[in-house]
Amino acid sequence: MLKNKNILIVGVANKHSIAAGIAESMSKNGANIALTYQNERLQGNVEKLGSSWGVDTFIPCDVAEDCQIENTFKELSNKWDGLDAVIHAVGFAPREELDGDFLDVTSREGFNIAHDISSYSFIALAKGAKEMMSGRNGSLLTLSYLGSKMTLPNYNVMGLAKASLEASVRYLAVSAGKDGHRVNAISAGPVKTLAASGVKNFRKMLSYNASRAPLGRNITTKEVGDAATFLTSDMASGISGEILYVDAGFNITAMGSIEEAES
Ligand code: NAD
Ligand code: 0WE
Repeated sequence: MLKNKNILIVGVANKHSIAAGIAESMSKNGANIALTYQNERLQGNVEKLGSSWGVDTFIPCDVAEDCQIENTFKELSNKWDGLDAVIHAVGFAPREELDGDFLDVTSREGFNIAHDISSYSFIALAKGAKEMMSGRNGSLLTLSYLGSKMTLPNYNVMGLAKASLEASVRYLAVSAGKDGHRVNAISAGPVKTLAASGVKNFRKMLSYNASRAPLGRNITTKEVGDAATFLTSDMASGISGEILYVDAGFNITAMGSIEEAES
């Protein structure tokens, strides 16, 4: 589905990463892939993983730094004559923001960091990619979560950042649409990744989600990867500005089993 497409994937940390599921699906579908890593601590891991999918281009990129984003596309343009897609699978808020009552724990500093890393960085990558994507009917894809529209305990300022990210999918879709590019998001159900580790009661959240979801289970990073492959492929040429749920149907339910309630 992605034969001869040049795709940049931002957000692989380890084999559990959603971006790893995406990279694996995309490489199986014939894409040429370049990976970035956030810092030297992750470099070895990402290079080893990437090699197992046949990736040979690895670029450092902390999305908090404009110069590193600029450098990423400079490096890419030395390697490829154009770019067909960018996958953004990055989200971060300071840990203290994600544990406790929203009003008590939310700070100006935490708000700014969450929005910068989790939302603005998608726009920054879109800016950086513009020149290399020109004339290629490209695709930009990001990862969101239901906490953008509904509340759940402790997601807090990340919910605001994801709401901002989803709004930017729509504004970017209009902007990049002028050049023939599509912009979409996948809203994934919860997965046990590095970003989820250390989140209080995450295991309980996983079992709550599985029991309430129409499919009666959680989703895998492979399923997110395959949906990402579809959205990035020419099969999805009519889809832009969309938030596609890959969550075993959880978001369409308002109640799970009535048996759980007291009579
Ligand atoms: P992960 O920890 O594997 O990936 C998060 C990535 O963000 C890591 O690779 C990390 O290096 C990168 N990152 C953080 N700050 C960065 C920075 N300043 N510069 C560059 N990279 C940075 O976790 P994940 O769950 O795979 O997260 C990927 C995306 O999926 C995130 O946007 C997350 O919000 C979203 N998401 C996750 C879940 C879930 O339950 N795990 C559900 C829905 C959406
Ligand atoms: O988007 C996410 C991950 C968000 C995240 C997680 C962390 C933990 C470690 C962003 N920043 C950090 N910063 C850290 O220091 N998800 C959708 C997974 C997730 O995270 C939660 C969730 C779910 C689901 C946090 C609280 C409540 C639920």
